[in-house]
Formats: sequence, structure tokens, C-alpha cells
Amino acid sequence: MPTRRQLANAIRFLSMDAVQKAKAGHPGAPMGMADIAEVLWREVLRYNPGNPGWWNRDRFVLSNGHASMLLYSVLHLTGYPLSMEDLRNFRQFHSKTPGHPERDVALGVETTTGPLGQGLANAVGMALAERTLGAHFNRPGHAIVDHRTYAFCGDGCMMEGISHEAASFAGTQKLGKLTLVYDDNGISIDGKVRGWFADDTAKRFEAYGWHVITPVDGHDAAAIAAAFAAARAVEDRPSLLCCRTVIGWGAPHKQGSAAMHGEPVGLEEIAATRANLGWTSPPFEIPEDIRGAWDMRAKGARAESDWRAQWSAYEAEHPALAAQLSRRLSGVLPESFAPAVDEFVAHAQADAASPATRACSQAALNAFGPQLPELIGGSADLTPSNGTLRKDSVTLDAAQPGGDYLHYGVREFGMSAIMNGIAAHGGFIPYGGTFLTFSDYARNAVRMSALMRLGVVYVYTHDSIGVGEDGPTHQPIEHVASLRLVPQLDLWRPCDAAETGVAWRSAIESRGAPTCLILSRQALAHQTRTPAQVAAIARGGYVLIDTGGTPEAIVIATGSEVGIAADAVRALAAAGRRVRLVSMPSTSSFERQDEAYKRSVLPDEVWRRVAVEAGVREPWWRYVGPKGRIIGIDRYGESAPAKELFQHFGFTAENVRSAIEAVLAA
Ligand SMILES: Cc1ncc(C[n+]2csc(CCOP(=O)(O)OP(=O)(O)O)c2C)c(N)n1
Ligand SMILES: [Mg+2]
Repeated sequence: MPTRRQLANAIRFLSMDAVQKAKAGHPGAPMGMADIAEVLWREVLRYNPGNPGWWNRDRFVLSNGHASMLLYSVLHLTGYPLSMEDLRNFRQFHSKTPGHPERDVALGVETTTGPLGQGLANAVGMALAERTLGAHFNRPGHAIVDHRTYAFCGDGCMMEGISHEAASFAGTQKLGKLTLVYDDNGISIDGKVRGWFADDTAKRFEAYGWHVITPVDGHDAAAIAAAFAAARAVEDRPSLLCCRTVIGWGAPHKQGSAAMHGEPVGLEEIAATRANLGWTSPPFEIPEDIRGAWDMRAKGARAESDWRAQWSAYEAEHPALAAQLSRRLSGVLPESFAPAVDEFVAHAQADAASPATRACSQAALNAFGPQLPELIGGSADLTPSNGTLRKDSVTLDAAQPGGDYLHYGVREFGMSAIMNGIAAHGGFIPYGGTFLTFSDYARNAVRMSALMRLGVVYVYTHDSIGVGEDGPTHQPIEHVASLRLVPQLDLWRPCDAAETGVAWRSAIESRGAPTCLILSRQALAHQTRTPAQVAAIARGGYVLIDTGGTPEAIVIATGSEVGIAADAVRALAAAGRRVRLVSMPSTSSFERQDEAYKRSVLPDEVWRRVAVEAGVREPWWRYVGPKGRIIGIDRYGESAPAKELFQHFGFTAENVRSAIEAVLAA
């Protein structure tokens, strides 16, 4: 039987050799955390390499994502479908082993964040999702949802501000099944962290209300195992293991230095490490006894089959709950959802009321929310402004773990990354609100939602100079345009209640991509529509006001500017001009339509075009062309009542009319 050290060394050599072969990567952290990983993956974690997607598996998040060779090594060694060939192809084009894997559940990658610190917040979201799902579905004698969340992080994660947001939130939420392992090696890229990171991390986490186990010798398997056991024993607080490690442990001349962080170790030093650790196997070969001791397939299959027996009993006793849980985990929406939204939209159309779209959004949530027990709402401390609280919502916290509404506090980035974790866990559709201008604070987590194809819903209210008196810091100018640039992200800026309902439907149905809902603070005019026009909203852009025959000009508007443009178009119609109004709440959805549809809305031959949107002009050139006109704002706003600002910046029916007349005269 090999020693635990030898088992850990398998990770060290796979990591060193793969980084060397790729001529790029990060050997230091995998070598430093190898002993911890050996204990965690062989003794502590519950998973089944033969069925990586088994949903009651423990979750593992690598927040120091540069240590990806650590994860690939253990996935390979424990028996996940990751071959030695895959390890040899580390970082190569189309390999299963990219530099920073983000999410690939079929391979055992829950999430590993390239952007440091976010994994910590993702793990908080996963632990919260587990607890909430358990509260929804577990019944006496049936702990059918019962798994733990583990995360590794490094100095970089701890330095990042998001670690504060996430850890503070997790402490308040008392997430007892969350265990964070801190790789306290004293090294980051620039060298010894002492010069720029002198916090007492243990005290910091104690202050957050965490259970802190410190110091743990990260190279002593028995100490590590004891620390994991201690973490498990404390159920009312998340646990932090502060593990003292040596970066690049085992490399005789380089260990403990920043040189081990992010470059190949070098053939000479690798040979010296082999001699130092008594490792005689050539690169990418694992001795049989070590391979055998690492193989977790039988143990994993047993763990899952034990759980399946529990599931059968649960299903027999609680068939309706079991069916609902299965539905939620598979991401299928209840059949009652779409009709509920359709009814909301039909009512909105008939009511002809003209509230702010943030209020429409609140009403839409109230209308379809009861159909969707998988919704977990929230706001970064702007609940009344964002209109995110549904009338039947219950606060979700340690006292009410079965609730469905999170008061995230003033933590936009944390909220967004936590929502990514909730979505990645499964069983929930998270949505969270803040002011659009603060989407910048959350920006990289929004990008990660898109990159990881997570169906998170961002509710961004106060969407323009319409914010008014709060002034330029609170008035989004470039935000909508910049969010439209994010690949795999849907964005809707609806103009009234009907469009808001359709936008929500799209966001909820979009389980493989995030959606931003861009909503007004101020009341907006209702638009009348035919049933065909109502049906066309979902296409993202459609003809709202038409003329007989080919129009002379087309006006394209979104959100709060649709009503203004409609007034201008009607005035021109009264003057005998044939001008079409296109409402374009979602350019991302419109671009997915077929060419014939897009041309029917924006015929090529009609080149006289005007776009109106209270934000930077940039996105609209592609729609109006070089001869078009755009009424937008390419500067920061002003502090003044919204009505005056709209006037000042030219968002009036008269000004839109002048712009159309100018293109008509061209
Ligand atoms: C948000 C973010 N900023 C910067 C980086 C680049 N980066 C990758 S690793 C690293 C240093 C991390 O230090 P530590 O977590 O201590 O890792 P170790 O060197 O100990 O492996 C930096 C700055 C990143 N990946 N993400
Ligand atoms: Mg470090």
C-alpha cells in the first residue's frame, strides 16, 4: 500500500509534467495543495466518478482556478472520464483540459474561476442552494438533499474584495455545510505577500462568524483529515481551514518561491524533484499500486447506489415532491408558467396602464411567481426600488432556510457571483436587482454567467437619465450598450407592461444564458398593439406603428424612448408622412431571428432611419446606417428633474420629429 505522501506526489508529478509539456501553466499551487487534495478526494468528498452529474454529490469549487492541474489530476486519478491523453493535452486547442476550465459537470468540473475570488462566492451560492433545496424537499426520515460544498482558495482570492462580500454573507447566513480551504503559502505572483497582504485572515473570518481552524499543517495528512472532521462537526457556521503550505512543495531548489507560481518548473528541477521525492515513473505514468489506491469508482458507485435506495423510499412516500424535485433539477419549467405570463401580458394590453417598467416587472413577478417555486429572488439592498420582492415571498435566512428571497446587502458583485453558484448548483432560477449603474460593480460575475451559460436574471432598474435628481453617478449612460457587447447574454429594455412581461418570460425560459432586464424608474406610456404585435414582442424587435406600403423612414426606439418616438411618428402621420416605428426591446433576441423576418422589420431599401435611446449612440449605427441619425447621449448626465433632462438631451417628440424630417429631407 503506497503512503499518503506517495499518493499526493502523483498529483505533483502529473501537474509538473503537464505544465512542462504545455510550456505554460501553474505547477506551484497543485504541488502545494496536493496533500490536502489527497485527503479531500480520497476520504472526505462524496461523488461518483462514473456519474459526475449525480445531483446529491458534494460540490467542489476551485477558486484559485490557476491550480487547474490539481483538479485535472484528481479527476483523472479518481476515475472521472478524463484520460491520461487528456492530461497530456493540457491547455491545447479543443482539449478537455483548458488552462482555466470554467464549468463542465460531465467531467467533474463544478466551477473553477479564472478571476480570483469569484469561486469563493460561487461556493457560497452552491451551499445556499443546497440548504434551501433541502428545506423545500427533505422530510422527516428523508434527508434526500444532503451534500456539502468545499472550496479551495489562495492568497489572491483572499485579497480580492469579493471574498469579503461572500464570506460576510455566508457567515450571516450560517452556512454550516460550507468548508473553505485557504492555501496559506505566503506567495503570490509578485513574491512574498507580506509586503501587500498582512491581514490576520483567521481573525477576519472569525469576525464574519465563521468557524476557523488554524493553523493546519497543509502537508500533514492526519492534521488535514482532523481539520475536515472538525469542520464537519460544526453545523451552524461555515468553516475555514487555514492551511500552511509551501508552494511547489517537493522541488528542492524552487519550492517556497514565486518562481513556482506560473511557469514550467524546468526539466532539470523536475529531475531533481523526482530524485528528492523518490519518484521513478516517467512523465504521465502512474505506478499501478498508486493508481489502484486512487481509484474511487467503486466507492463512488456505492455512495450513489446507497442514495438511490433512499431516493426510491422518498419517491414511494412522497411521489408529488419527488416529481417536483426531479422537474426542478432538470430545469424544465412547469406547464402553468407560460400561460401565466401570457395572461399577464393580455391583461397589461387590456388595462392600458402606464406605470414605470420596474413596477411592471414587480407585477409580472407577482403574476407568475406562484407558478415557479424554483425562483430565488433578491436585491443588493434596493428591494423597494428594484421591485424584486414578490407578494408571496419569504425571506431566506438561517431562521427561514426554506424562504425564497435574499437580502444580499450592498454587495452587487457578491450577489451576482452567488447567483452564479445558485444557478450552477441546480434546482433554482436566481434573480437579483440593483440600479443599472451599479452593474459595473458586478461586471465580471455577469461575464462569468454568460461564459458559463448560467440562466441568471439581472434586474437592473433606474436605467437612464430618467433617474433624475440623483445625478450623473446614478444615471447610466454607457451601461446598456456595454452589456449588449457581452456574448451569450440577453438584454431587454422593455417600453411598457406587455413588453416587460415578455422580457420576463424570455429571461425565465433562457436556462442556458443570463438575461439583463433594463427597467425604468419613471412611468412610461402604454402602447396599443394587435394580437400579432403582442406575439411579435418575443422576437426582440417588431413593427409597433406602421404605414400602408413601404415606409419613407423608420424610427427605432427602446424602453422609455418608445413612447416619445410614437408621439413623433403619429404627428408625422397626421402631416401625411409614412413613418414606421420599430420597438426594439432586445437586440440580442432580434439578431437571432431569420433574415427574412429581420428584413421585414427593417427593409434594406428604407435607409432613412432614426434611432432613439437614452444612452450612448454606439450600438445604433448598425441599425441606422451611415446616413441615419441617432438621438442618444455621449456624455455624462446632470442632476435635475428627469423631465428637464429629457428635454435638455433632446428626448422629446418634437426633437425626434425634427430628426425624422431631417432624414426625410436627405
Ligand atoms: C481577478 C484576478 N486578478 C488577477 C489574476 C491573475 N493572477 C492569477 S494567479 C495570481 C496570484 C495569485 O496568488 P495566490 O492566490 O496566492 O496563488 P499562488 O501563487 O499561491 O498559487 C494572479 C494575480 C486573476 N487570475 N484574477
Ligand atoms: Mg499564494
